[in-house]
Amino acid sequence: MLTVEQLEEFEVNGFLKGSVVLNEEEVEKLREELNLVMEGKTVKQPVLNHNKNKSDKGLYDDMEMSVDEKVVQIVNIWTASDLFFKHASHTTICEEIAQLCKSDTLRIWHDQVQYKPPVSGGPTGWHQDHPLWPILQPADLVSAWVALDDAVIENGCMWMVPGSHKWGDHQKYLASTPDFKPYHKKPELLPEGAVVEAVPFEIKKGQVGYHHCLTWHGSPHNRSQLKRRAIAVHYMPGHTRYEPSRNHVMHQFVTVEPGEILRGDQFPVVYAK
Ligand SMILES: O=C(O)CCC(=O)C(=O)O
Repeated sequence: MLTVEQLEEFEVNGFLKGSVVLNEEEVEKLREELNLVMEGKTVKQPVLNHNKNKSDKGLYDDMEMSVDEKVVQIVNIWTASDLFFKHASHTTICEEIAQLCKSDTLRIWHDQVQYKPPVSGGPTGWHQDHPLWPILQPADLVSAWVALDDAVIENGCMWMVPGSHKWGDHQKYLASTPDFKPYHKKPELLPEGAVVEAVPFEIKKGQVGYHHCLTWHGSPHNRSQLKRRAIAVHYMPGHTRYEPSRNHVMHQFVTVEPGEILRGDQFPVVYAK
């Protein structure tokens, strides 16, 4: 359970480092399972298994991106792997997400692995999650990002902009300097006093980091000799509704009507108090 101080820290910053939730053996098992999924060796398949860098080319027009660089993105590894489903249902993570979301029910919206291989690992541009999820309302989801390798500056850990979860949707104005500093293309649209300054979010192997779905974040290249593997699970509080405005890869699995709670087999409940 998170303390009052931790909940306050999340409220102020929009992100928080949690505890180490997986031991060495648990991390190793997930890594082995990840290898099987990446190589397409499981019976069931995830929703996506691709080089995100290639698919995103053109999305971040200000970023230096090359197709020789790679970010392996797997979406909904939980559908391909029981072990990853068990991970998404992790008791400590779910209890803490429920505290952060102030909800007594949690569903999986979707998960995603991002693997930046040594040397050729590409960047993940500055973004806010909720504007990239244009079928969900309201914007109060929280994600749990668990490192399967120590995520440090050298291998492309995430960076966060403290307080940015309170500034609203600025996705289309987010941009990156060549050295991966975030900036706003129209800073006059930011609330008074907003300071756009990113801090590294280094997470130890097996540790969990939480972030709000409006927090500005991104992760630069991995030019080190180290791998950078991680599993993020994006959780919906019990009240998240299906409100489509644009398309999304998970749209195909929605079976409810606009305005209804987004529930169904592909959005399983993993926590209910
Ligand atoms: O793993 C990364 O570097 C980025 C992940 C991310 O953007 C997220 O979990 O919302």
